[in-house]
Amino acid sequence: MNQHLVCSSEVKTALENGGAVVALETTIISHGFNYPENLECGRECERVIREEGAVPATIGIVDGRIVIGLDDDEIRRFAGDRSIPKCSRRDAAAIVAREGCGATTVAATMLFARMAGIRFFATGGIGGVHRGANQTFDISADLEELAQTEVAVICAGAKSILDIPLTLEYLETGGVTVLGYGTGAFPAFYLRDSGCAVDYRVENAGEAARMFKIKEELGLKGGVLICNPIPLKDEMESAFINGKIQAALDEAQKQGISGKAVTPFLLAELHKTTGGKSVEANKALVFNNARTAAQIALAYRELAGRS
Ligand code: PSU
Ligand code: MN
Repeated sequence: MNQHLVCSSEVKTALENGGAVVALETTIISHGFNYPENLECGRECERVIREEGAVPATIGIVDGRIVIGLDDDEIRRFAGDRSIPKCSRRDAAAIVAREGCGATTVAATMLFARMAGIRFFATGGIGGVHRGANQTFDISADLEELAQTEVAVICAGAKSILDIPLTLEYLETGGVTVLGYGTGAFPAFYLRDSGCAVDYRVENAGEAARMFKIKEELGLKGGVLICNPIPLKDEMESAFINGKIQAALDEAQKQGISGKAVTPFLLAELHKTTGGKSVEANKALVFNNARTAAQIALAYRELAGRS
């Protein structure tokens, strides 16, 4: 294990026994929801993963240590402190060097999960190519990470705050396999269908696990994106949410929001303008992803012949 990584004993034991472990990120806790919803959400993801029989590993940088499997006190610290910076790949060494804390994004969580030997990671939505990226060059490092780090990310697609067709083009360039979990459509976070198609459709956890295992056997670098649509009962109304997304984008432009502040700003704006409806949808899809990720991790363990 890398000298800067610290694994909880639960995660360490599970990994040593070839157990099913699911990574979780901390940007979603510090910047994706408000307190105390963020705390409840972080805890509920862990509970759902355990309920399925897998082991959760929430990842974050705590006082310069990269922790794989935060304890409840540490999760509370991330939930209660919005000043903990977002940590993507480029921030990792700087935050460790100054012994700071970092809330890991999809990119950094993938990176650290891989270092620890964790193959599966559940989140809400990935970062992607922002609308207007031809001017701003705002393309999430999550996409580059997917192209180079061998972790399967279970998500609900990407929000239409992003340019979804360009995000899919970028994933193709990076050689990232995009799977639809029980769907042929790439999901748009609050909506089950973005109007874009996925490359391949899998019907269950066993099929998803098998695809990931074969990718490993082929020695292909990079991740796999497993797109799990929001449950039907939790899906938002498309005209409603798309209107709010456009208004949030306009507001961000008016206020000159840029760089790493863009995604948290848009999320907070939507939470406000939808009267909390987007928060409910967001929670539902994250829990759904945590459950599916646990099932895929367990299916992988079975395929790998360990029990
Ligand atoms: N998308 C969401 N919710 C989130 C994020 C993305 O729907 O909370 C977070 C994730 O941590 C993701 C990060 O990795 O935002 C992307 O940030 P950026 O666009 O600055 O790369
Ligand atoms: Mn960005």
